[in-house]
Amino acid sequence: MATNRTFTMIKPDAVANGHIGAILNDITAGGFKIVAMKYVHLTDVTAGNFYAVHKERPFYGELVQFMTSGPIVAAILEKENAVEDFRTLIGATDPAKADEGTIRNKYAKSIEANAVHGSDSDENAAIEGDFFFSQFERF
Ligand code: YYY
Ligand code: MG
Repeated sequence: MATNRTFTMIKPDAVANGHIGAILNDITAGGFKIVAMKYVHLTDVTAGNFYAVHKERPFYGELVQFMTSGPIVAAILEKENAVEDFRTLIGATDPAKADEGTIRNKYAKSIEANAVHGSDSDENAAIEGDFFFSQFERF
């Protein structure tokens, strides 16, 4: 059974390029309700822990460096079938392969600076939401 929540980050490139408002608009227009949100600057430790699953991959060091290069917006989103529908809304990891009209197609510049994160499973959505938000910061 699909849970109804996913986790997202608006990444440093999209924040720096002034796309927070447009991306939040796309998210809410896509039927997602924002149930928690914060504006934070990740450190080597927090970004490294968040992406620990990719530790052995060749892009890990650069990914952590990129994710600490400026502030991000983190949010928990609610919608029926949230994880899968949000992956559809953001498009493929590589913006060159992302469908027309998706968030990565519109706002991302490269596979690394790809504008947004979206959880890949219900289990990871819960883990990632818990990583960023305490029980007092969401409803
Ligand atoms: O879930 P998603 O973000 O679409 O891709 P992942 O395969 O989980 O990779 C996480 C993150 O790592 C991706 O958003 C950009 C970066 N990355 C990269 O810089 N180079 C790659 N070849 C693959 C991923
Ligand atoms: Mg992923």
